Amino acid sequence: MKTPARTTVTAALPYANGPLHIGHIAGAYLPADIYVRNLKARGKEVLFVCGSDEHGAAITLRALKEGTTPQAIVDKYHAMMGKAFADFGIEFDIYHRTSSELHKKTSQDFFLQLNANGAFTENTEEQYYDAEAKQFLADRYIIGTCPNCGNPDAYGDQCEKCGSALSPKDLINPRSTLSGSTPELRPTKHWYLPMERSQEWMTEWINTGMLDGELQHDPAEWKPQVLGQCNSWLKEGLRPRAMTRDLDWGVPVPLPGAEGKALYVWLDAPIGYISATKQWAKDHNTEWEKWWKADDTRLLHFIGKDNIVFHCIIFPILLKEHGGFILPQNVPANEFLNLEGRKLSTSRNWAVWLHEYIERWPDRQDELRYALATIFPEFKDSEFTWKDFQDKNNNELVAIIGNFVQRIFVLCNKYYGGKVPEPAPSNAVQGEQDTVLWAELSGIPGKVAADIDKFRFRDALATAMNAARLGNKYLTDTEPWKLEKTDPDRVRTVLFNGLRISAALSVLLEPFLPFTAQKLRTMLGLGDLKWADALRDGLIVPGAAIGKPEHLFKPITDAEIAVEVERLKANEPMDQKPTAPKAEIPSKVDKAAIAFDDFAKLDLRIGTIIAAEKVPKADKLLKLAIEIGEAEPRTIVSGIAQHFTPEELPGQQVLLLCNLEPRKMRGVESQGMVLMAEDAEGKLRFVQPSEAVPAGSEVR
Ligand code: B3M
Ligand code: ZN
Repeated sequence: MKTPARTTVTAALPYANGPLHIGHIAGAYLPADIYVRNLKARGKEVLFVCGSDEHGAAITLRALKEGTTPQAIVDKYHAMMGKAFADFGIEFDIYHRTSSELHKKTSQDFFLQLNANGAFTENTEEQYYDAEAKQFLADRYIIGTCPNCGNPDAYGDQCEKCGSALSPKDLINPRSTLSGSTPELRPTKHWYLPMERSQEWMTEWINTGMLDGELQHDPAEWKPQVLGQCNSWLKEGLRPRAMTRDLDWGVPVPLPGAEGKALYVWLDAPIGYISATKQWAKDHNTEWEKWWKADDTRLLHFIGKDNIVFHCIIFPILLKEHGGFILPQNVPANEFLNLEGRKLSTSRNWAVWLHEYIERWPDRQDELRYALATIFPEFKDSEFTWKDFQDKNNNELVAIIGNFVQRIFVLCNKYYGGKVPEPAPSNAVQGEQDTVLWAELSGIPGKVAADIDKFRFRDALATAMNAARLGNKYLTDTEPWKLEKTDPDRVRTVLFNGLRISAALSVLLEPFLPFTAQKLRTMLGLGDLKWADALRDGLIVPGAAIGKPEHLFKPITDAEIAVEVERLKANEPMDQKPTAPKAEIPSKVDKAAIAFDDFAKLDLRIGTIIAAEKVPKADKLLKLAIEIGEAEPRTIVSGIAQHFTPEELPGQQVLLLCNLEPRKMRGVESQGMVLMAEDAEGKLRFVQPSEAVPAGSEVR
């Protein structure tokens, strides 16, 4: 493996269809920012690119909803997100946008090169079409039941619930998100990426790190959940995926005969990282290629878990098929952040919006950065609560860092008129306590950096905080405020050391708390510092002026927190409030009304499960035999394998839709659908009669 000469860091391009919330921040942007700040402090060459993802159904559907144009939507949210990032101290080298001309050209050229390389197959295929809306339905234009987990609102490209990537034809009960109607199939031509051709090298690259006979990355450094998702995809077998869409919003397909077709948003979006780099290079009069093509460049994608396959499998295939590009060396995806016991949800307004936080808590960016960094969902989902935010602020930021710095500055101002004292022995090590202090401190910068390198930001932050803890302990052990009369030499040494620890904190905490680090440096009279300065001799100079004691952090009161909790709860749907304040919000009843005749078409019955078994090679599916009083029990394939073991099912009565068109799943024909209720934790529960009824009883 080459020693990297530079690092290209990308953070997922957020869709410009809504504001950013803390889930986005904890998922990708804050970890990436911490990572980049640390590398930069260590003097490494690094480029941090991001921008708005302005194409795709996420945008057009939002425009429909807000009754405006896609352009107006992306303009509004691009500006809003760019400002929120900047206000929050997420310091991209460039925040670009995929609606730019440069991006259009870059992605069209990329497409044409792929086409010239024979990377596509052209196929005319039947696709779902909404005759009412006069539009083909792909991606988010179509929803239906996920064949893997039974989520009734899975999108045509992805189930957000179980994370699996889907095609519209995988959906059970597909319906148009435009009109709600059941779509029909019509032929249309598209350019497909035959990913199955890459099955072999991809499997090897992901699992061994070998690429074209060279070790490109160490898979042991990849997060287990990232490898897991990739491998479950690979196990299913890579399949052709359409890279074009019938859409007028997007980058037009630059080929004759492709009028009205646009590049698939997941083709154009990751190329957005490249066009952002180009724009940055243009702005800085420098070259862009080395950031994407030099084999001593380390490419890293920071993303949330729902973007894993796109960054680990599809984009690398595209880069390799195009040729000339390096592949990512790691994709440190985070899991999801929950909020007060529930999934964050944009549509349900169950979120802490970044721009609103910044408005309501001006100059308190670091408080949120800190609280989030201590709970990053690095390996599993985690949860933000306002109470925890308050606790972290009061018990850690105020009590540990703030308290330490405050005491040092108060004493230095009191005893030395705001000047750095001269330590007794010039090296500031006077005895046992000092020796121990320096021995413990000396390991910290290296350990923080090593943890950041491994994307273990929570550990890194805890270690950096230990420097402040050591400082507090040092003060408690030495009690300089008691010694000024009897041992002023000792007091000068202790406070000199205290100032050195404060300076070290301004370095060690900078990636996490950049605003505080800056304040601290100003108080210490220091300018820009590098990582290597953390414990450097001579940084703090006796006789130099320091600032007045300032509170770096303020305690947060219960009343302030109550306001936030109230605001959030105000968004809670009425039907959830009295009984289950922490329960998952059910989907809103927002489907169009249907005529009684339509309802009467449903044949709903209570059946009794008589046998259940796993469907081979499908970890979410069970094959059920359900008795409904017909000659043969019905065979039903149901996405419930993660909720029930086959053993616990026989004997259970279930609600069954019997006249659903039969459908093949994993080679098994399903003759109906089991209907279940979902509880607060997302667990499935049977819908059963209050007392057992004969199998086949009608439900009306
Ligand atoms: N816009 C999905 C998302 O915001 C998508 C990421 C693109 S990264 C190239 O979650
Ligand atoms: Zn699913």
